Amino acid sequence: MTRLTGRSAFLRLLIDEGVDHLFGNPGTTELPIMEVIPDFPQLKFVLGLHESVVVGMADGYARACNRLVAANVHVAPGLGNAMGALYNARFSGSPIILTAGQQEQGHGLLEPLLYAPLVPVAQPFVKWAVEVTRAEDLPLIMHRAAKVALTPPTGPVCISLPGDVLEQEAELELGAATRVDARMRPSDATLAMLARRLLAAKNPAILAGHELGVHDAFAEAVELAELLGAGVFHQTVPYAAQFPSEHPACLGALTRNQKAVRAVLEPFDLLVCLGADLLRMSVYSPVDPLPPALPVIHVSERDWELGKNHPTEVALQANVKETLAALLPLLRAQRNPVAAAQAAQRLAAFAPRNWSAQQGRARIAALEVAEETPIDPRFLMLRIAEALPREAVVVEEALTSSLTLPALVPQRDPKSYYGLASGGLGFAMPGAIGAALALPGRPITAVVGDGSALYGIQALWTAAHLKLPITYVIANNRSYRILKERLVSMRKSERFVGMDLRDPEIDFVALARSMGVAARRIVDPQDLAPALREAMRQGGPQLVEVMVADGFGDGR
Ligand SMILES: Cc1ncc(C[n+]2csc(CCOP(=O)(O)OP(=O)(O)O)c2C)c(N)n1
Ligand SMILES: [Mg+2]
Repeated sequence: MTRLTGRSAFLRLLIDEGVDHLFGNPGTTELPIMEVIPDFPQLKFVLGLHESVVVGMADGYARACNRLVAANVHVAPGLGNAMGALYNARFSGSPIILTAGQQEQGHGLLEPLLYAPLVPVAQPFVKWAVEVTRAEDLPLIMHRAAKVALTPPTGPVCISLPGDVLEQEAELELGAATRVDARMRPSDATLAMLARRLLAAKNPAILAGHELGVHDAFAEAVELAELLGAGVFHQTVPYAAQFPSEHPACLGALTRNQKAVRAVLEPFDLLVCLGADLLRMSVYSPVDPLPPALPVIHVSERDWELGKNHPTEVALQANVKETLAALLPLLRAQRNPVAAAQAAQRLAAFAPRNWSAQQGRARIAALEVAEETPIDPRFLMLRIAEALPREAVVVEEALTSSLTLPALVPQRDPKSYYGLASGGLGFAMPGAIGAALALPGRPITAVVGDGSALYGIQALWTAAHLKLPITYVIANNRSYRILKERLVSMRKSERFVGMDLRDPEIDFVALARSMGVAARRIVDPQDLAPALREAMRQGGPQLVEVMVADGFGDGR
């Protein structure tokens, strides 16, 4: 037993659970915690200037190193500000312990400023939400919170910390962390059945998902594709790297257009979905993206995803890496020479249309518009692709401007790419900071739309404060171009209300400099290559604002 205050016990327990970063934005109710942070040098406090930035940084950190992380916000308004980022974190399954200070128990009843119950606010977006009512319960609650956040399907949890609990002294048994080993693989009988089923397919396709990146299973997925002669698609919403783009079997990204996806999948006779979301889409279409006759095999640790929207012939709640490691020897042993020859033939036939071929075409298309001013976003993406160092990590949220980025920048390793998971804007600006802290030694390039950047622009200050090696490239088209495009295509209207960021135009260079980030604006396409190379060469944070075409004749 140790006699401790609630506030010290809270930080001790975070450290005992392996947390080394606490992202936060404090208020009066968090002062007890802030006061004792210096007693725990193992825990690095990272200040974010808005709660969406705080949780966005924690999300980026958790995604880039698959580790438990903590974030702390201030009472109900702070939690409210964080909800969009929490929604993102839930989508990407980030194991975050999100805490919020709360008014003292009893004092809350008087309805002071800043009081509202926190648990019901957080609940829809977390795996578990709880308020601590006694300091004695902190060990149990903290250990349970960590276990829940880290056990697949991983995700955020939320703990409300009333002031009186933080002040209370108690005799505490701190206990120890529990880690659930959830690296499950199917039974031998199921694996044998799976091997037979896969080898019976004449033309299989693989849908590669982010769980392959999270569990470092690229090598296993590559061997599966080679043994089966299967074409591999990246999942429709890319959260993270999914499969090495330059492998000859990689056929690139599936789009989020239901009709187009269905047409692409139609020729295949089996879809093997590896740790992916099965064809998650964005906007409504009456067309089902999955061809009705296409059987599905789905391996995922997220049981909710299995058979969620489509009947699935074989649905396996399992770890993709362990499953593939157990399956591959069976396939190697059982594949006969005829099947091997057919697989090799199919692989060779992908050459004219695989990712590398698509990259070649995307390059040519980008070079055709190289001279245009305002700069064509396709040319910007090409110049970014050329400037990126090999070990670079791309964090992306640039909507229409980055449409061609996945075709130009290869996914090479499981940590090379992080994208917007949920559609809720505001991930990339702070997410890049989390990635930089999680992956020391790897330069980060964040490619962000002008509109998107403004959902987390305060992140620039934290990047400058911590001198992080991040290059922010802002594709400034002075608009919400995607909304304009959708108004035209879906509603046949060109009456653009609330979609222009003009009058006045936003000066991202001045914004960046005001927060301590070196910045320059690029207008001439010829200046792109040297400016991007120079920015990426610098050690500290840099911002390059690129004036790109708005897609509507600029200025209309
Ligand atoms: C939190 C949040 N608010 C609003 C939206 C709606 N929305 C989707 S895309 C978009 C515009 C993005 O603008 P920008 O980053 O400049 O990209 P562009 O469309 O110009 O390529 C908006 C406002 C959203 N997805 N998430
Ligand atoms: Mg824009």
